[in-house]
Amino acid sequence: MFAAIRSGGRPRLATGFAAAALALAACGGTTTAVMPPAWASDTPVKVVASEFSLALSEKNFRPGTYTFELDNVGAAPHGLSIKGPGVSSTSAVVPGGKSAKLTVTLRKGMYELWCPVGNHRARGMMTTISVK
Ligand SMILES: [Cu+2]
Repeated sequence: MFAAIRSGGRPRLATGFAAAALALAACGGTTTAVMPPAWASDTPVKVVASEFSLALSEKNFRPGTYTFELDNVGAAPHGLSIKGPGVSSTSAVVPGGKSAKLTVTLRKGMYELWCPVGNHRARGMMTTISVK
C-alpha cells in the first residue's frame, strides 16, 4: 500500500493525509462519512426520573430523530410520555432501577414530556423542550 503511494508520485504533503485515510479505512471498514451531523441519527438523550422530577441532559434540539433514555433512579414506577408536533408517544413504565427507551422524530416546535403514572405529572414530573 505505502509503496504504491510513493511510486504514485504524489506530493509529500498528501502522503500524511493518505496514511490517515488508510488508517481510518482500516478501523472503520469504510471511507464514507465517519462523523454524521449530530441531528442526523438517533441521538441519545438522557432523562433521569425520580420522585418527582424529570431531568433532561438537554432542552434545546434541532429537528431530527432522538432516543430518549429514561433512567428511573427513584423507588416508584415511572415512564415517559412525549407530545408535540407529529408526536404522541409513551414508553414502557418501569420500576425503580430500570430504564426504558423512546425514539421519536422531533419537528420544529415545543414538546411536553411527562411521566404517565398516576398523578406524577401534577406532582412535578413534567418538562418542556424546544426544537428549532
Ligand atoms: Cu412517575
